Amino acid sequence: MIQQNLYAALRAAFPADLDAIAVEAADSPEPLHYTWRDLDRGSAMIANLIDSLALPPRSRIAVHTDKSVEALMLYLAVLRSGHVYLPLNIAYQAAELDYFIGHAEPAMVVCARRHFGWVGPLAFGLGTKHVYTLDDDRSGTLLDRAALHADSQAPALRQAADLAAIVYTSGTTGRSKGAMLSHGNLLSNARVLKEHWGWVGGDVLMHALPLFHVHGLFVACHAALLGGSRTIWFNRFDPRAVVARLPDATVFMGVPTMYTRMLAEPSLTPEACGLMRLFVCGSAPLRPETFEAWRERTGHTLLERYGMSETLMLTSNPYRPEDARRAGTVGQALPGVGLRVCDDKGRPLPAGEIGGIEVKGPGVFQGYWRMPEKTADEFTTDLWFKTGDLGTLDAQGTLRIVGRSRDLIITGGYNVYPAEVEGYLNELPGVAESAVVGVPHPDFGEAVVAVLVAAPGARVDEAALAAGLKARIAGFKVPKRLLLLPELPRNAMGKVQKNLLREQYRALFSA
Ligand code: MLC
Ligand code: AMP
Repeated sequence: MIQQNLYAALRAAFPADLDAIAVEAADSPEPLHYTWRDLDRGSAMIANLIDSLALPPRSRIAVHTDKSVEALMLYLAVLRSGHVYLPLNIAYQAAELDYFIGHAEPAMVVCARRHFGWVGPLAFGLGTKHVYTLDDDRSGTLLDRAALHADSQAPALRQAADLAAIVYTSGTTGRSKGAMLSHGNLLSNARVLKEHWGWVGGDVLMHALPLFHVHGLFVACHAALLGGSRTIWFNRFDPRAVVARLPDATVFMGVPTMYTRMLAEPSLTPEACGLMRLFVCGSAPLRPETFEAWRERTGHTLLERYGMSETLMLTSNPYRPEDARRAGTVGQALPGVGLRVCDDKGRPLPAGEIGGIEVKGPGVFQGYWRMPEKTADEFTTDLWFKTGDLGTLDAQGTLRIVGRSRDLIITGGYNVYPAEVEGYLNELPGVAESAVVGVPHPDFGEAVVAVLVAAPGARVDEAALAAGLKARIAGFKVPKRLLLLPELPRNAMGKVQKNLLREQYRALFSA
């Protein structure tokens, strides 16, 4: 069997000088540098700890921790062990974790120490055998136990189709679905991006994205590791701190909200970007105003690309020449990616017409974890994946995304499924019914807004409702405004007309 373990491929790309700096922890209280050898040894020790637990094959290892370089080592360790990495947003609360852990049945869970009091019982109660803690100050039981293990480990033999990770992503109906990504999916996409974006050994990546989504975990980390490039690592995104370190970096990747916030920093100047060669933007629509403002302020043209948890990166604006990057488009299919726009009967449409975006390619996932029917629903009979995004292709194959066929809100790069929020809202005292929509927002691109009808005789208070929701779901899903109406607009069939609500509240957050 040929070794296809993703870690083995990444490790093979480490520079010859293993004592060179691989990662600089830029927002740590004291100067902290990790060499390539540290990444290899640290991940080997954690992998040996995992191996010592003799978990069943393909065990899921769920990780609900703050971002840290040790959390990156944990990801690498799971790849080495041949088990399946399951990242979870640290903002998720008990009801959300209950679903993910119940559905994925991880054999091991790693959580922040401050959450152990509730994550521990929840996970043990759902059958997880091992729960460790990991904090962003290099402490926790995971590292304590790993320290007892050897610092070398041979990565488990894996084939390209073997699972490496499950990334939960919002469902259109029902609960989140776990996109199963294989070692081959991840490695092929990493190789394409490294090539396409001209990655070289001397590059320095500025990493300020969260580690629990495709963008920060796979797109950014794999490119730097495969490029043998140094990373300036921020556990938290602080626009001022990131801009202050831009002069030392050559590549930055972010969601549009990060670019908008960096633009608000007076210290963002062409001089601060003196060494920069590439700013990548994705995960949410980029406003043309932001694209233009960035070019004016820095002299650099943002490179917008498009992808999904289920498919990894699909399209990219050109790396060269920079002036061929076009605002409002997400570029052309990456090498190996099949891309078409179809009508609702699945017939490919001519250039310029709007339809559903369908894709094929080596990054396309292996299906949804334990949801074969949902997997089947999302593929056409000739095995194209239906992204749920709407777009148009021009004659040159450049894709423009114009909307979504799914009822989904993308706020600051996080996906929010309205039906989930409505479900929690409708359970709160005094709420008769609700409708959740996304409206334009200057910072988050789109903001979650709830429109609700009070139960007869009930008095509802916006702040109390928001607090009630905050206690139950991740903060980014909590509506920025909760507005009361006597009734929801409905069509003749009785369906709530969300388009009217979106129109009515379009200017709610405008300056
Ligand atoms: C935080 N908050 C948000 C939010 N992020 N509200 C709406 N939308 C968001 N995205 C809220 C919190 O709940 C909190 O509310 C308050 O803002 C401050 O929280 P914070 O944690 O301090 O936020 P901050 O650090 O400012 O985070 C903003 C951000 C973050 C833009 C840095 O949202 C972020 O990292 N986004 C990137 C998401 C990402 O990686 N997406 C890639 C998905 S992969 P309160 O009320 O408690 O104060 C994908 C595929 C692809 O889509 O193509 O890449
Ligand atoms: P996720 O499910 O978190 O992986 O989010 C994937 C979704 O993010 C896609 O289906 C798109 O709707 C959206 N997306 C990703 N990149 C872009 C982009 N460059 N422009 C617009 N939307 C994007």
